[in-house]
Amino acid sequence: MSKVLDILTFPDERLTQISAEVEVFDKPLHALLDDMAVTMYRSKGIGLAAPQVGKLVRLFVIDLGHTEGEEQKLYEFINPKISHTSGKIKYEEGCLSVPGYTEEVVRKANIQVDYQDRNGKAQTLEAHDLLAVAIQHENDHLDGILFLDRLSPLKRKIVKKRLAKAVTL
Ligand code: QAP
Ligand code: CO
Repeated sequence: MSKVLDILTFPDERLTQISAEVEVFDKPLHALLDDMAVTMYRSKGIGLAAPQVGKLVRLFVIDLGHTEGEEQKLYEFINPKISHTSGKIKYEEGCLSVPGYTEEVVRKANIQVDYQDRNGKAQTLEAHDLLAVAIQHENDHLDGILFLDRLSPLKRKIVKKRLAKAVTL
């Protein structure tokens, strides 16, 4: 049966690590994907990457269903590679690993992502707007990058200091 996993929060150092490619597409991989979807839905998130639950492998799940005007559809991306980007979009982002904080981030508005599905089959998806933002946000987690790292240097410094302090209060 699927289970809800614990979500790591900033400043956990596992969120800064580079994750490893998935090479085996077996039952344990499917169980992890299922557990991550359940964990994302439980916390009312719209995206969750494996390093956020302490698994340093290159995969994430997305379902925009909790966002106004977006359809419910579960996406699974394994070993994603973003290419052919264009345009810019500014979106107010949050993150399950940075609870209670949101800020505007500028990203590409249109992307192509090549990835593998849970059976290891190669897939390509063209994504726009919120889905493109979500894929870029989750893909960053696989390289140890948080949306806080996409803020201006001054804002990033102030916010990281405040968030790290709030943990130790
Ligand atoms: C990443 O973010 C994302 O602070 C997913 O108290 C962000 O699911 C993709 C959440 C923006 C696209 C656009 C955050 C829930 C969830 C919180 C999330 C909170 C409760 C964030
Ligand atoms: Co996140």
